[in-house]
Order: sequence, then C-alpha cells, then structure tokens
Amino acid sequence: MLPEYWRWPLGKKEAVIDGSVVPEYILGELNRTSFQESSGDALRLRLEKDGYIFFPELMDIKEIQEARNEIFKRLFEVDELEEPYYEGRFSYRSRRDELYNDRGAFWETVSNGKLLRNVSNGPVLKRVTSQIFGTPTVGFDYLFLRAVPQGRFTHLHCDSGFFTRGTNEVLTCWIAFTEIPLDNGPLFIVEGSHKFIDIHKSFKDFDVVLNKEQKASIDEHPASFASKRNAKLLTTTFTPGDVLIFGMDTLHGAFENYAADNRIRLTCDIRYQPRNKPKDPRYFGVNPGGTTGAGYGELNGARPLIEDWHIR
Ligand SMILES: O=C(O)CCC(=O)C(=O)O
Repeated sequence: MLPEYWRWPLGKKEAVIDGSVVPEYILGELNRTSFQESSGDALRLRLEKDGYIFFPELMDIKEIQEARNEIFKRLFEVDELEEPYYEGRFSYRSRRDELYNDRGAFWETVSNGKLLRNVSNGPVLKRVTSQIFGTPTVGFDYLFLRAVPQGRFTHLHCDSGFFTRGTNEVLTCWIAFTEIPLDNGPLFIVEGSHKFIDIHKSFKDFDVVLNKEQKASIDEHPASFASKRNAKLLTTTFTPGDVLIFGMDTLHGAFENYAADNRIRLTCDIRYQPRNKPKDPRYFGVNPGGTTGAGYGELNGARPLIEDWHIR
C-alpha cells in the first residue's frame, strides 16, 4: 500500500501508475546512445551494463509520421479518435465491434499496415539488431501495436516468459510513434534489473502459457519495488522515432496515460533474434497465433479503446 501523499491530485507533469503519483526521487533518465557512433562491441557492452540501449530519433521521422497516420486513420474510422484524426485524441466512443465482427481480424489488418511494417520490420532495426548480435537477424512477424488511451498502464514484468521458447537470444525493440511525456505514460525500465539474481531465478524457464500457477507481472507497485532495491525507474520524454531496445531479463512497465488533452500514446514493440537460431512458430509466418495461439485477438490492442485491458 502506498502512502496517501502519493495520490491525486496532480500538480505539474508527474509519473503516475494506477492513480498513484510516483515520487520524483525514484525517477531517472535513460542513458542515450548514438547508433552512428557505436561499434558492435560498444553496443554489446552497453546492453550488458545497462540491460537496455536507448537510441533517440533512430527512425526516419517522415516514415514514423506516415505509419502513425495510417494507424490513426483506422482508429478514426471506428470512431475512437476525434477529428482531426492525425492529432490522435481519444473520443471515449467506439464503433469497432459494430463495424467488425472479428476483433482479431481487425487488429491484424491494422498491425499489418504497410507503412507500420516499413518501420517495425524494415532495414533500420534489422541493421541495428544485427550489429548488436554480431550476426544477421530477423524480426518477429507477430507485432504488439499499442494504442494507449487514458487510464491505462503496463504492469511490471520481463519478456523472457513470452519470447524465449525458440532461443534466449531475443531483444525487444520498443518504438515511439507519438511524443510521450510523463503524463502520456512512457515506458520505464527498472535500473539494473537485468542483474537482479532473485528475479532472474524466479523467471528462469518460466513460460507464461505453460506455467499457469505463476504470473508474468510483478504485483508490487514499481515505485516501492525499485525503492527497496535502491534502483530508479528510468524513463524519458520519448519523441517520435525513438527506439528503446532491451533484453529478456530487463524489468519494465509503462506509466499511466493521464494526459488531459486526451492524446493517446502510440507505440509498438517487436522482437528480433539471430536468423540462424530456432524460431518460435507462434510468432512467425502468416496469421501467427501469438503467445496463446489465439492470434491478434488476444492482444489488449484488439480491444476497443473504451474497454479495459487484461493482465497476464
Ligand atoms: O508499451 C508498453 O506499455 C509495454 C511494452 C512492453 O511490455 C514490451 O515492449 O515488452
């Protein structure tokens, strides 16, 4: 339970999780890395040391804007965004279920937008991840596109229980399509968490589908979790085109979007692995089944924006 003074009302822009303000002293800034100025060895060292690599403005801004508009237009067509659609403001309405009888099929077509795929599965991330692994890589076909309206946040977790059935050599690439200041719910990383031995032990060999007795997310409030370990929640004001890459053991989550102007947060996360390592068939090919096998319908993104999210 958090002390009462952590709660609303909010002053200036603050980080919030589930209605609680995160104390400022727990927040820290992500280290920034320039891809152009880094060798493969330098990138591997950075990943080993920090558990993540943050590349500001890695992607071409025009391609990011085009992909964003492609997605916003689809959300506007189901009445979830206000006009003009390119501002990405949540309408608090939805006609998604009325217009499409299959949520998964709808979300799959949005996730397969050509302009979005240019960014997520295009040459830039392939080049960057190949440089990190030191061998050619492939991006997963199954994509986690997230249009995040007000009131949503992502619980603390690491990605190993989802993506390491084929190989442990997997990296998550998280891409910002909108500007994401603190009130818009940016992603955060728990400083040094890829080296927390107890966490590593409890999630080693954990598979979110097979080990039903264990949850992927950590229930403890990320602020108290971090504070007990003298760690900070590392984040930044993301700008469109920023990419954050992290390993499977790195604990992360996302702050709550409480932006008063109703702007949604648009991001996607995709995984890359060496091309010569075994692939988990759930995430590759046409109509991939995704984590549970239910396809794109299992994602929070497939839910109309007016509907709450599930927690795994
Ligand atoms: O974007 C978010 O809210 C969460 C992203 C995430 O959990 C991931 O990329 O693994």
